[in-house]
Amino acid sequence: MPKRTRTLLLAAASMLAVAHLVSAGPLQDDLKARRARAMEKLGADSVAVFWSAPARVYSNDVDYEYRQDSNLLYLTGIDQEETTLVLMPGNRTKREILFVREADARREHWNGHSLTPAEAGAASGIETVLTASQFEPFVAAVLSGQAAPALGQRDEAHAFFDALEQGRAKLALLLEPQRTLSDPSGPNRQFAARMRDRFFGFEIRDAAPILGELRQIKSPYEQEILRRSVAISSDAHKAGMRAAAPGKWEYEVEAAIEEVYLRSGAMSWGYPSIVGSGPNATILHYQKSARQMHDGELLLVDAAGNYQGLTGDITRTYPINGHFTDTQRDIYQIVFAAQEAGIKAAKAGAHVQDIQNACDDVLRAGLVKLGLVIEPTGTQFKIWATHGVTHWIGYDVHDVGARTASLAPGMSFTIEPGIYIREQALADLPKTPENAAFIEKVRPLVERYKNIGVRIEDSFLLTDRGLENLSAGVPRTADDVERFLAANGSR
Ligand SMILES: [Mn+2]
Repeated sequence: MPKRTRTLLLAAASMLAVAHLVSAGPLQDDLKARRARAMEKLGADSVAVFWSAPARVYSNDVDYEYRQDSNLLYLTGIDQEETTLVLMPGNRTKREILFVREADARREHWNGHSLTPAEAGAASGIETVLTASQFEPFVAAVLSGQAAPALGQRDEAHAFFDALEQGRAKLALLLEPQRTLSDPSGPNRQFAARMRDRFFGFEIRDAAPILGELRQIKSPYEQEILRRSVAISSDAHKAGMRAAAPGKWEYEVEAAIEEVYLRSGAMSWGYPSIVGSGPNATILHYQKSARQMHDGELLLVDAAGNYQGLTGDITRTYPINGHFTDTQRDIYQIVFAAQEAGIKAAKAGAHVQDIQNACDDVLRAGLVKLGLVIEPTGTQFKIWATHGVTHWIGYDVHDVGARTASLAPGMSFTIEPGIYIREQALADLPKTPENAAFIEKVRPLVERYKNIGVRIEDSFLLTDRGLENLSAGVPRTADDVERFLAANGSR
């Protein structure tokens, strides 16, 4: 059945429909500034096209809850299907043209109100808004060097038309990554090929690196939204900690967490919740949440909500009965110390690799000390510390942006070391004499530590004032975790 759409934008827009339509407010100002920065990078000889995400089928005639394409959301704030943005940075005045779907009384009876052009204009701050059926004639006119009716005089787009005549124009699209020559083309690449077949005077440019670079630096407005988003997720984690107890089920913890998102006005989760108890804590993306939790086990929870399009990323690992065992605490303390080292390394001017190296050094030394690793240097420790420790966060939980960028104010990212003791990891090692000797040596320790999985992950924002831990409200030290569990819940 049609699901409620929790988009504040849509709610705001439908209220505006009965009031007067103005495009003002901090969000609209920010959206305009984002588009202005994108257009500056695209250049006057470009036309850029950005599409909304398609609806996706859940099963039969039911769709998943709609998820807008992150780049279109970033540029327009519009959370509606069949929306297209065209940017023409060289135009005299009409540099931004938005296309929204036509009104349809029957569809709107079933699925709710669609934004009118005036509402979409007010929500996005874009002045020229046309309907979806006008998109193709518009593009055909522009790529033939003719002013589309919406642009008025041909002179409006003279910068692009001059570039087209001189063969140096660019059609900028978000080209889908292609790893091999035989990879099929995605819709943007197919569009590019069709345009190249029919029109001349331009080359195709990939707009993805530009959007990646822009989205990597959060504006003050976005920083505020991200702070609120991570605050909601932090409350959710504490609710999950209250709900966990021996005999309860993983899904009960998941329900407690996601309830907080929904009643706090978050649209949905930012990614499916990971709630893994006992051996499930060693499965990085365990999503079933179907196991009963037992006394003496750990619970690993990796969860965050999507609030107004922005998502943090938080993981906590805690003892279901409220007290870490000695072996659990051994592993927890290594992961915690690794995260602390990563936090110290995350300074303006440093690189993502510096965070990774700082965490790795502590993970490796700690695992060597416990005896789970025998090589004091090198990568043997990656048998147990299997994933990277940092990624950007933003409109996507694993947000876009180059990993080679040096850290600068406005960047937001996670620091998330983890150790996972899986017996299976030994069986998967290549059969070499060295590995056989290693397995022989560590087997008793693996027996002692097996099925312990610990990840500690926080969401950070770098500002002029330094590094801000946005999820600092969730207990993080082993002692704070135990204190919180003792004071809260039904254990
Ligand atoms: Mn993460």
